[in-house]
Amino acid sequence: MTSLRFVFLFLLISFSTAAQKDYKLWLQYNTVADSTAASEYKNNLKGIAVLGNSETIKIAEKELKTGFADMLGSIPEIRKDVKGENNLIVGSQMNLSSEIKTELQADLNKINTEGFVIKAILLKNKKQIVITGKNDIAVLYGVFHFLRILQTNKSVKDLNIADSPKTNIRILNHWDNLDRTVERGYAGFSLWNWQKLPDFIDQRYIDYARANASIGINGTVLTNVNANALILTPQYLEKVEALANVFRPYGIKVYLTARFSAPIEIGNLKTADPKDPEVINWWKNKSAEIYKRIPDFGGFLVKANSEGQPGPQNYGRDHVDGANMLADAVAPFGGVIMWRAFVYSEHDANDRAKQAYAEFQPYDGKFKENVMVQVKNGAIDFQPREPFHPLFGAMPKTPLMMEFQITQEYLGFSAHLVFLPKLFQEVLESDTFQKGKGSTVAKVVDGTLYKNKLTGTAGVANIGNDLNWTGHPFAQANWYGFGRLAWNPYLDSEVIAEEWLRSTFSNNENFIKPVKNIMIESREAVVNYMTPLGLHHIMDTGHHYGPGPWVSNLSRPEWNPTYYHKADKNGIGFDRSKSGTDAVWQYAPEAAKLFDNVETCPEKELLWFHHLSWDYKLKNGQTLWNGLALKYQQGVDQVRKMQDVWNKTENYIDSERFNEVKMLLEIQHKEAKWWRDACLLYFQQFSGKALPDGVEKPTQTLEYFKSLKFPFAPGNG
Ligand code: GCW
Repeated sequence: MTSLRFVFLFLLISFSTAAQKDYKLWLQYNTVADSTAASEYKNNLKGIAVLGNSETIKIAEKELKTGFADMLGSIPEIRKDVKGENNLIVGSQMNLSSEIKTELQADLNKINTEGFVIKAILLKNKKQIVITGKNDIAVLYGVFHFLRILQTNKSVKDLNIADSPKTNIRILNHWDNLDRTVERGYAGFSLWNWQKLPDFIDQRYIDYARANASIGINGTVLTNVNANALILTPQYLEKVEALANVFRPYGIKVYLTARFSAPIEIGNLKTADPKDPEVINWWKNKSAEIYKRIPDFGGFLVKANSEGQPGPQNYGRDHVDGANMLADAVAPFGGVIMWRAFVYSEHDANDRAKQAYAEFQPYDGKFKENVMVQVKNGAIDFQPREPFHPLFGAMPKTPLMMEFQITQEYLGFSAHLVFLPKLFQEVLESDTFQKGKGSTVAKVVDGTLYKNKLTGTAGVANIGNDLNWTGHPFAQANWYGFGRLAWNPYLDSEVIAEEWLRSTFSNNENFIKPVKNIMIESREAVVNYMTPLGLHHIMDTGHHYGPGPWVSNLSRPEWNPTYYHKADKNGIGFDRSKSGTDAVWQYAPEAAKLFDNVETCPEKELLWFHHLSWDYKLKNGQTLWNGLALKYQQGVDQVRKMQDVWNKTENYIDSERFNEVKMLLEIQHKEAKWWRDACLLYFQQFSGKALPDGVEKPTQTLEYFKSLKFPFAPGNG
């Protein structure tokens, strides 16, 4: 009996520690196994001087304690002043002694208000390591960076880092509804428990803020862009205020989505016309009311006149009128308006890819100073691969914010391992040619190309109340990587992958090397088994889960996959060249020429820009049909390889996460085959050709694949 009880207790404890690993994200603070590194840390970090008393500094101190206790087994002596040598000195420049400040002045001059300095210095011949910045939030960023150095077992001896974020607003967009469902959410329900707020502060809110601060995220839009006006009522604002209070010491500002028709819905006005004095006043008063509660409220994110959302066009006004009216309302308080450019018209059947540019580009220079236009990375919609959005670089007088989607709406939900920073990097590195060669998207986003004052990057969150936050253990890497790239859009995704793996799992090279390769290859794998060679938006309709290239019966043409692939007996692909819809024209001439000419168009984007015959010869000599089929097969093979690699990692990590990923890879493999078979069988009806050697026989008939229905697929409202 006793032994049974013991076994039970043991199981309970091991369950909860394993579960904690899933929950702890990249902040595992595993014991430093490398004894050389561990003794170096201990020798160089004998004491910690924590300067300052703010909530933020207390958080930094607590974080250091946790980090040291977990990674090194003991916490150095913590003092409020500097004594002796080999101390870690932590505090903002305001709290540094004049001696240290003088020593670090050159470094402090290099950083911006959110940047930090981490430097090993000699003070009166005594070795010290200083973490500082212009304010306490910057110090907190420095502390997390420092802990990452320990987590990744790097040396602390000659530290000399001065690092600043390259964009001002690094923000998550939660598509969370007030009933806690999450549009395109695949990790459970919304974190925000509106019912229990403001009185009940879930520990999760604090852990969320901590995780975000650790990667430099400094803003969060709590609510769905398909907005509900109720969030702007006092009943809800009180709850928002409670969240803002939790997030503030972590440097995170709260933003909300503004439903354009709110003045009617909750304000009892007859109109929401942005030129109507009563409406203007209503938003002014509403903003004042919000800022009274939340003095550092960030501002509003707006989806207007897009997919049925209300907007200024309902009143014969335009996006500029709408955005500027709201901008005026928040300007006195330092707020910003993030106005989305995700629009496509139901009256223009020509080419959806052209519509956002056509509508927004002419507005360049017309928005108020505190308006940012938020542009999705591609012109259609968060596909596994899209060419960069033509608006990037094309609005020199308007700050453009990047919108990435971290949640995997079109990339296998939270069942597929896809390392998105690889996708993000590809977009950021794309050359817009708008100011000559080298005018990359990154330079538009960080404002250096056109010297914009306001800059930012938004990511549609993949976070929910699942135990592991993101549904898939590896989807945590996408949250992490988004934060890192929002901080610095020039970071290499492979470096990010390695950092994340070391902090999340293990520093063992035998684990790191192969698993990093999986991550790096995973993005190309998903492109191959879903939408190779530039195909796009052929997912099943509504929920976007699984293949649906045959769907052609939806009311709006551009909601149908057949609109995007245009397969017929002559060939496949969307002709956006000069002879087609001429969407290429929206790019700078150098880029336009590149895409327009089928010879120079990158093959990975071939069918995005061109409609080609099934016999068209690819660069490798294969016909388009054979090449396409082989790409689908390659995608499946890549997943199989990922499985092989993963199956050998069992000894390096905890069994819980090992098994989770193993099961998820099995799903991914099954679904990769589903994609391959369904798409090839469907396209084969048009090509009329046999599958080339090397492509496995389909597992089911086309009719079977067409019959699959998923009425309860998650995230679909
Ligand atoms: O990707 C599409 C999604 C919608 C989403 C929309 C948008 C929030 O399918 O669910 O709505 O984009 O970005 O506004």
